[in-house]
Formats: sequence, C-alpha cells, structure tokens
Amino acid sequence: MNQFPKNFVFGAATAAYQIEGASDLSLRGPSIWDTFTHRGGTIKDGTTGDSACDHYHRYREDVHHMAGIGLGGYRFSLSWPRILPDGTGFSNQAGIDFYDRLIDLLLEQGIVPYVTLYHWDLPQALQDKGGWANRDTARYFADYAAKAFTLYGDRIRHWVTFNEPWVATTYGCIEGIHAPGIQDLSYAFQSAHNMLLGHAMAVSAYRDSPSPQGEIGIVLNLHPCHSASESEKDQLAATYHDGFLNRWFLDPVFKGEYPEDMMRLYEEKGCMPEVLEGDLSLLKDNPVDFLGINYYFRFIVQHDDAAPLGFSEVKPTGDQVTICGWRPYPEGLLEILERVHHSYRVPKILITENGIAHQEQPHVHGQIEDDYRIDYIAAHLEVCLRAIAKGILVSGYFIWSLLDNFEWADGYIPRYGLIHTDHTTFIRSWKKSAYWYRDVIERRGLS
Ligand code: IFM
Repeated sequence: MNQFPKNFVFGAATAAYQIEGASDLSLRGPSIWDTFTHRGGTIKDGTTGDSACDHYHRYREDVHHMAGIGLGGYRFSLSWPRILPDGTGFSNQAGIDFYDRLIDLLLEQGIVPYVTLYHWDLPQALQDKGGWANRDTARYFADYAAKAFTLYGDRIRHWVTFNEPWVATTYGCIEGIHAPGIQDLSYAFQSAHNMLLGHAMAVSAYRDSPSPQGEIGIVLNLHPCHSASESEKDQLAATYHDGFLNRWFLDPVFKGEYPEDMMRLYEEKGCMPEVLEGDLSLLKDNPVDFLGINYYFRFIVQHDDAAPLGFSEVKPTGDQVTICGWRPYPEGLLEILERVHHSYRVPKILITENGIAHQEQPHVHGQIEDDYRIDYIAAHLEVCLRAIAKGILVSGYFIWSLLDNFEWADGYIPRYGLIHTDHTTFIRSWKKSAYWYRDVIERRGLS
C-alpha cells in the first residue's frame, strides 16, 4: 500500500519565536528566549530570534507558499507574550489581531490550523516570578489558554497545550543550553510537573470554553531508548532513560500516574517534585483527544556513574549524523507508534514534527537540491503507512519545518525548511523537497 487514507492530513509546522520576528516591545512583551539570546554566548552563531523569518509581516506570502505546496494543515504556535505581554493581566490587541488575520487567511485557503499554546516562549515577567517551577504559572497558563479558546475557538478545531515539555525542562533547566538557562534537577522536575498541571487545567478550560467542539492534545518528543550493550547495568540505564524521557510524560497524561521506578530514583537523588493531592487525578480526569508525536531519532544509553541520574547518551558518530548530532532511524518511529498504541491506548495520533537539517549551500542555479531531506521524509511517511496498515490511528504528518528558521541554541546554522529563507533579505525560495512534497500531497501517496 502506498496511498494514504482520504482524511490523512499532510502538513508542516513552525513555532512563534522561531519565525515571527517583530520582537519590538510595541508588538509583544519579552519572553525568556529574548533574555537568553541577548545574554550573549548562549547561541552558536551569536544570533537571536529578533527578526527570525519576519513572518509577522510576511505571513500572507507564507500562507501563499503553503497553499502552493497543497498543505492540508499548518501547525504553528501562539506567542503568549504577544497576546499577554506580562503573561497575565492586560492584553495586546495588535497581537490578538495578528493571529485573527493569520487564522482567517489559512481557512480561506483551505488550510486547517493546528494551534500550539506553548512552544517555549514563556513571558519573562513570569520567569521573574519563578518561571515554571512556580506552581502559579500553571494557573496563569490555563487562564491564557482559556483566553485563546475564547478568542479563536470559533475557528480553531485542533489545539495543542504544550510542545515537548521534556526538551523545555531538560535543555532549559538541567543542561541550561536553552532558556531560561538553569542547571538544577529539582527546578527542572518541578517545572515539568507544573507544565503537566497546566496542561490538565487547560484541557479542562477547553471543555468549559464557548466553542469546545474541536480536539485538544499534547505534543511529546518520543524516542526509542536502546541499551548500549547487553550488560545489565546498561539495560537498566536504558530503562531509566526511557522513564526520564518517555514514560515520565506518557504515564501521567494517559494513566494519571508517575512511573514507580522513576519516583524511586528521583527520591533517591533528592529531585522528586512536589505533587499535591489531586494533581494526578486532575490529569486522569482530563484526557486528551489525541497525542502529537515529534519524532527525530533514538537514544543509545549507557550506565554512567558520573552523570547526575546515573545514565548518559552514547553520541552517534559517522557521516549520517546530522548537523544537530542526530542519526536518522526511521524504524524507531514504528517502535514508538506501536508502543503508544498498545501500551497507552492513545485515541488518535498525529506526527506533529519530523524533519532533518544539514548546513545547506544553495545550488549554483539557486535551487537547493536537498535529496537527503526527500529520502528522510519518504522513509518516515512509509513508516506511517506501515503503522496505518497495522491498524494504528495515525491521522496526519507535519514536516518540521515549513521554513528555515531560528533553531534555538544552534541559531540559523541548521536549515530544516522545505523553503529556504535568506535571513538578510527574507526572500523565500522553494527547495527541491517542497516540489517533491507537493507531488506527494497531490498523489496522496509515495511513488
Ligand atoms: O526546532 C525544533 C522545534 O522547535 C521543536 N522540535 C525539534 C525541532 C528541531 O530541533
């Protein structure tokens, strides 16, 4: 079978801080990513997302490109500080209007919007009150979510609460390589718990909102975690890494509980978060309608006495490794899909991100011949077809990303886009993969 089902959504994804630009204080409040990028020494090429792709001013052109490719869905995020500059309280009408215009234009072009409420740009004013480690942030998030449901719920039918809470807390609060740039296990696990709490509160707010007819879910980055060797120690390390990365989020969202082995480990290490009575039942009582999976690669894990939690990644090497240090492993997507389908009985699955980046040089005639991206996407789409044939409800696939954009700590070096962005002139040009994806969508299948 190489044809996708009739309702399968072919899409592409972006996130506010990575593309919007328009960071002037008259256009939005500051977020933790403004503070972090301007601190200096935090971003590989010394850049910021101040201008990014200038999508805020060029969204019409971008929607035109999406329509040209034939996208059925577009996943983007709302910038919380563009709507509520301080995170709570007064709102910014210009920001609210911007998303109104974007949503209306997408719908006019027959492109279904998928909206993420939190893709890492916490208002700085809330970081100043303790950030995600402060339990109140969960309530502020739910209030902001409720506002978004009221503003856009009449037109938005697909909502995502959080994007990749594991990355936000691990890179941001354990490794300190993302905003807010903290290195503290307890802070990180408390933040992750408060995000999950905010997620459950937002789901509940959606059910009570004026237009609750759509669906709401969460996006998790999931990875197979394989042991570096047959040794018992490495195998246990892989199980723990899986608990740290996958189960710590899947279990509360789908079962309303944290995994026992991980709670024991975190107690032992003195970093178990404070979980109040009622927190987990709130999660259980507010089930999601779908799970968004961001899939990129697998982890190979080893026992490591020097690592804070007792395990570490064996970094991949070789010429297939991407500029982000990731080795493509498409069969891992099937492993993840089978697992969430069988062990978590996920009602519906979307692949909300999948993509690849290298440092690309424009072709002499101007078009980027990114055959490596075409091979990568084709391999993952083929896995989706295999999963669907096995009865797993994969109902959409969103390429990361529509445009080359600001890739967090790596600045503008990795280029993930179907469309090349010149970050000086902001000129957009289709890469070979954009034409290829257009043909796939037109045929609704792989050749
Ligand atoms: O750019 C990121 C995105 O913001 C979240 N998922 C992974 C992508 C590539 O690193």
